[in-house]
Amino acid sequence: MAETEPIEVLTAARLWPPMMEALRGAYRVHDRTHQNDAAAFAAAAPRIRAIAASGESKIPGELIAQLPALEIVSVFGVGYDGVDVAAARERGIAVTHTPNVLNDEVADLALALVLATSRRLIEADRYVRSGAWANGPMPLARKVSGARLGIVGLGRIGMAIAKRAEAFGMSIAYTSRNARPDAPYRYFPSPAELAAEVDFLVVITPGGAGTRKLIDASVLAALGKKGYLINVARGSVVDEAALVAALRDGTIAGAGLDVFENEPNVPSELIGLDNVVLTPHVGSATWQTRQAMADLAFGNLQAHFAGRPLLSPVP
Ligand code: 8YV
Repeated sequence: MAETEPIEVLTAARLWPPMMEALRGAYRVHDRTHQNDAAAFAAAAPRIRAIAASGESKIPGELIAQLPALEIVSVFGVGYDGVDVAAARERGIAVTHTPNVLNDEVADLALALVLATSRRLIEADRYVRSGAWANGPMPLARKVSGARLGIVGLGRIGMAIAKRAEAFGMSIAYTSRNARPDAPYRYFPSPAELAAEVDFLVVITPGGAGTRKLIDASVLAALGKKGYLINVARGSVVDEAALVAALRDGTIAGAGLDVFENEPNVPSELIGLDNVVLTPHVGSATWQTRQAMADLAFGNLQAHFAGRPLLSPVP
């Protein structure tokens, strides 16, 4: 009798519809009941064996503690800073994520934001649409090819960003906890030292307690009034209030931001600024990459429940 009962899964985010479809095809899904239906959650909690989460989901120890049958947390995203991995490990609960399949996509967006901010693409589009062109040319932009790029966090995506920047003839430097002997780029031990030497500072380091507000007022001051900040990592890595002040006061030239401290809420001060390009956390948001992420996130659940090795456990 028990083996015919479907496996029960809690989703901890509004997941991509094809991913939801795959989950519903294989399991009994409780869609965010822990957030929107306390009674249904309490009734199902003892039977929930898996959580399907997104990169932005919060899976704190308190939630894990409410799920005595939990065996696996599968994150649809490479970042798992919202998951209390220590609490999961303590109970022997597996945690998986979706590395590699989104490297190209996030790196592409990083370069798109470099170009959009420096070449003033959004402003240029508005310039044409508003008819302002008839009154003369728009203000000049800043050259990207040959400029100096600094990468905060030279992991898999950081390396993919560096490869693209090489094609633009950019000189590349980076900071990370440790220097990478395999990387042919100049290493700086801190974000502030790196920022002082580059025109574009691209942030692509994991979120979480270890990197909270790593990019603060002193780093922005070091980047300087001709420098641009690009963030495709997590909003938590940048001190958002310091960034607003730096953009407003001309401490830096501009910013391209795909992530924010309190998504989907973006501070109105940022929205009011012209020297910033804003995108709604779309680093991995293409059909192709979301499908690859769904295959991996769903594949990890399938592997677990079939007793096969996990495809991509967190390190
Ligand atoms: C999200 C991300 O997971 O991979 C990550 O860490 O932040 C994203 O890819 C994605 O937006 C799904 O919510």
